[in-house]
Formats: sequence, C-alpha cells, structure tokens
Amino acid sequence: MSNYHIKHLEEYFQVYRKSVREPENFWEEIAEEHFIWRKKWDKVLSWDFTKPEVKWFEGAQLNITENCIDRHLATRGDKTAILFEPNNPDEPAEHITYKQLYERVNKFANVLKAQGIKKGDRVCIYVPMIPELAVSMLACARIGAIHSVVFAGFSAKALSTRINDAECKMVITSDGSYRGAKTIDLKGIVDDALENCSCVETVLVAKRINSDITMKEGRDKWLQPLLDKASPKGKAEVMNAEDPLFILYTSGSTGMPKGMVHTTAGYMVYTAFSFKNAFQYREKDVYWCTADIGWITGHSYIVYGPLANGATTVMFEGVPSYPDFGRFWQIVEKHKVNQFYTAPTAIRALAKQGVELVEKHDLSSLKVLGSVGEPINEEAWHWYNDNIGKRNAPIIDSWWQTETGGIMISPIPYVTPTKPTYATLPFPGIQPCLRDEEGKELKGNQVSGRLCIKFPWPSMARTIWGNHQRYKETYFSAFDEMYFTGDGALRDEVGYYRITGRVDDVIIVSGHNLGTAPIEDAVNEHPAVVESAIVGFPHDVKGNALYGYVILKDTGESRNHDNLRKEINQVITEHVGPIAKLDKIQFTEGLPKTRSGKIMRRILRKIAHNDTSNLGDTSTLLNPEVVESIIEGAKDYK
Ligand code: 6R9
Repeated sequence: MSNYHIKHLEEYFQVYRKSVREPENFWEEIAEEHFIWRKKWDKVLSWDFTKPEVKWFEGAQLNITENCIDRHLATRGDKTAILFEPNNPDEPAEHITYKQLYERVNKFANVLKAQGIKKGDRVCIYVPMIPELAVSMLACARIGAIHSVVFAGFSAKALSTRINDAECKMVITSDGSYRGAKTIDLKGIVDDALENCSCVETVLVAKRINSDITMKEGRDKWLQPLLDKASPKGKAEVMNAEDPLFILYTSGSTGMPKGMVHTTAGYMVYTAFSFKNAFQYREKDVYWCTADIGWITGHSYIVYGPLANGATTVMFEGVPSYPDFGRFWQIVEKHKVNQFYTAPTAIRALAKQGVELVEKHDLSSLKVLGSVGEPINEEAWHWYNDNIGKRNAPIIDSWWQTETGGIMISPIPYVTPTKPTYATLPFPGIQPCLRDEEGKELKGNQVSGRLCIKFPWPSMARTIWGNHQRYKETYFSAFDEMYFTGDGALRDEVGYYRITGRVDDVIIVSGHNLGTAPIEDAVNEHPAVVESAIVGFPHDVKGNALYGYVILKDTGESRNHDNLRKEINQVITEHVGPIAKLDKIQFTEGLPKTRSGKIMRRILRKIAHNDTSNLGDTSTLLNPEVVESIIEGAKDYK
C-alpha cells in the first residue's frame, strides 16, 4: 500500500483511517519518501487551536524549488514542465523543460538578489498568465523572498492596498497583457498604484505586448536585459519548514482583504500529495488547470503541486471566448490534455453556447475533469459529464479555500464513485465535521450544518499577514477549538459531503432559515434560466423576504416576464417549498462576480435594500459595469 498514491476505494479507506489514527506517522512517511530535505524535522506536528498556532515538520530545512525543479533534472530534464499556450492561437506554444525552468528560475533569482532582495522581503507579482509569472514566483521561493501575487486584472486601488499591507519592496509586472481581442495597460495601473506606495523601491518590467510605456528613472527596469546578464546557476536558500512561502489575499465579507500566509514544508507536502491523488497524475500526462495563478487554485495546482510531482502543467494566457467559445476544447485537442480543471462559472458559460463548438474537437485524451470555486449545480454537472467527459472521465468536484491551501473534500477519480453536486469524501488527513448553530457536533449521517475542520492539516494558512488577532477571530472563534470554514454542508446517508454554500448567505424568512443555494438551484432548473442569485430584503410581515436576480437564456423569442415569474416560483415550490417563493424577481443581463467566479452578494443585497450609496470598491469585479445596469433595472421593483 502506498500512502502517497491511492488506487482503489478499499485503499482509500485504509489510508484515511491511518491518517486519522496516526496523523504524525502518516505525514512523516509521505514527507520522508517523496521529498528532498536539507535537514529532517525534529517534530512532525505541534498545534494549539486556542492561540491558534500550528507547526508542521518543525526543525526541518528545505527549499521548495529544489523539490519542484532540481530533483527532477536527472530523470526529467527534457520533459516539459510548463507548457505555455498564448492568447493568440496562431502564436506557437512554448514548451519549457525542467532543465530550462531550472536555468530561468536561477537567472531570475540572481536578478532579484542583484536588485537587493533578501530572504524574508516581500515581492509583489502583478504579471499576466505568461511564463514570467510562474518563474518569478519560483525565483522568490528560491532565495527565500515571500511572494505576494496580485491578480493582474485588479485595479490600481486594489493593487496599492495589497502592496502596502505586505510592505513590498519590489513589484514585478509587464508592459501590458493580452486578454482575448483586448490589451490591458498593466504598467499604467502599476504607476497609478505606486503613487500611494512608498515602500516600493524597484519595479521590474517584462515585455509582452511591446507597448509604449513610461519608465520611471531609478525605479523601473526592463527585466530581459538583466536576465540576459544573469548566471543560469545558483544555490537555493535553505529555508526553515515554517518560513513563509507566500502571502495571498482573499476578500473578507467586510473590510480589508486578508493576506493569508502559507508556509514552506507543510504547503509543499500537502499540495504535492493532493495533486497526485485528485488528478491521478501519471508520468506522461498533460495536465491543465484553467485558473489564473493570481488565485490559490493557480498557486497550488498550476505551479507548486504539479511541479513537485514532475508533471507537465499547461499555462493558458487567454480567455475561454477567444477567438471563439471553442478555445478550451481546441487546446485540449491540441495538447492532448489528460486532466482538465476548471470552475462551474466557466462550464455554465460554455454550456450556454451549445455543443457544436465542443463536437468539432477530439476530446478523447481527457481522463479526469475537475471543478472548483463554487457549488456546481446539477445541470452544469451533467453537461460537463455528458459533453466533455462523454461519461468516461470522472468529475472531481473539489471543495477547498485559499485558507486551506489544498483540496480538502473531493472524489479521487477512478476510486470514489461520484455523485452530482457532491464533493463526496475528505482527503486523507482532513477531518471535517458539521456543527449546529449552538456549536454542537452533528454526528451520524443525513445531517446538515456548518462545516468545520477539527484537526490541523499541513497546508493550512498559519496567520493573516500583520493581523493574527483577525485570523483567530475569523476562523477559530465561531466554534471552540475548530477551524470554521464559513461554508454550510450536508452529509448524506453514506457520508458524502455536499457543500451548500456560504452560511453568511442564510436568510431568515418568517422564522425559517433558508439557505440561498438550494433555492438558486431550483430557479436554475427552469429551462429559461441561465443563472440566479438570491438575497434577502426587509419585509414588514415576514422579517425578510427573498429577492431574486435572474439571468435568462437568450432564445431569440420574447417571453412574458410575469408568466416566467409565476413559473419560477412554481419550480421553487416544487423543489424547496412555498416558503421559499421569491417576492421580487428582477431579470438581468449579468450578476456582479469576483474574478474567480463568485457572486458578490454584498452588492446585490445593498441594491435589494435600496441602499446604493456606498457599494464599496467594485473595481475588483470581473464585470463592474453590470452593477449600474442592475441598479437601473431595480428601479422598476420599488
Ligand atoms: C479554491 C477556492 C473558497 C470558497 C469556499 C466555498 C467555495 C470552492 C467549492 C466551493 C462548493 C466546491 N467553493 N470550491 N463550494 N463546491 N467544489 O475557490 O478558494 O477563492 O478562497 O474560495 O469557494 O464557498 O469557502 P477561494
């Protein structure tokens, strides 16, 4: 039996049991067998959730880039590590071998050092999905600098907030970026952001779109000439197990984004282990995760997890709709992708386009399909299963968070039988539990409650940068001595988990606790509906009533909206019950979304409350323009 690579269900249960009964032995064996260390640990785990403080592999020394690059050179030097697929399909793809990656990372690391970056310094990376993004992260890790990647689509304001919070000494960026038919002036955004950031001394600029930009004397430097002069060799800095590897910001329900801090050894061990199992990666496979590296999904499952396994990982610069909505499938065919990992929002957008664009392409290489980021509704699950996997590639609906660092609850493909909309079973080492509102643990099956994790796992975030108190309050105060996820979940009759959505989305209508997620699922069942979002608004009698924002399919024919409203409420009555009927239904062209596809309910709630005076920073949205049109449309519902 191998603890590292699970191959059938019986083995999963054995491995899982061991991981719970003897967690330290379990992780120690994996760490011993599958990684290289400069020095082994003195203690596998020490933890105290009251402080909270968690340490994995204390006393160990290592460098994550030696595990992701150097150790593969002897056996996989000429294997493609990063397969870069440009925005423009006519531009050739770039195959970066492990040997080339070694040289590029060393050169970059040497440039960072020459520019005065030292172990522990923070470096902000604001780079589009081009190889320099992954290379610069690895270069930071190689010299022990802490990277803080900010999604290169965020506004100057969002960028400056993050740079200042982490007190970054350097920003790495590019002249601009391609996004479908558009170009974005990234350097201009950086210039605006830096008006408010006195901590930044140096800006390194990669050339991507050859635009005319201004370089600030003494601060801004073109990257390529520096790289050209740098040595392709270099020793990796020796890091302690608990030294921070990176900071990644995630938005809270209120206030400042939270800079989640991930540390070195535990993050490496868990992302590598979970990658191997969640995707059943085999040596010759080509793996593709469509996320942007600016999100945790990209950090863990484009860069660190795959490279720690010596995998070939695709990095796609563009968007699913360019040059047309068949682009994803064209790339799968072109590179014979074996594992494909994307988000429900992308699946729904592509499903809306019909199957003609799918059928043009040979997708027979696909062995595993993944979903992450939000609950996947039944319709999308079946579309993905039928049309992309041809019912031959299991779907792993993987639940996890920026804070958890790696996949927590997910089927293991070809091992765990899947069930639509269920994330199924916890990964080895992960001990989920459900609690009711009073904090009582709900034992047994067929229960639903708040999802908590009761035992530490190696890749959990250790703190919020500069604000440990907030870390404690957000994650360890709702329930005694447990990590609280903020999500609700149910456990079915066989112990499978289904994530039902954020519990902050619970609305109390006439004394009934209604989760918005199941009502949205019901609305989405209506054949005319693409997507919906439900929020509460104050009601004289019921306390709260429900307000639904609904996107309709574009069928070309006009339908009577009042009839549609009746039909939608009929579907809700059938699926959830009459208590969940919507008082107001506003048809809209779009819903405000974060870049990772999550609906910004905070904004919708304010609009439903008729309080649009202070909507907060909407510039980080994927589609800020939609907010105005929803406010306009809402005027008909007063
Ligand atoms: C990896 C990532 C975390 C939140 C999480 C939950 C939602 C993610 C999900 C899912 C249902 C899944 N979420 N995966 N909900 N099923 N398979 O997305 O991290 O951006 O921090 O978001 O996303 O609500 O709490 P992050």
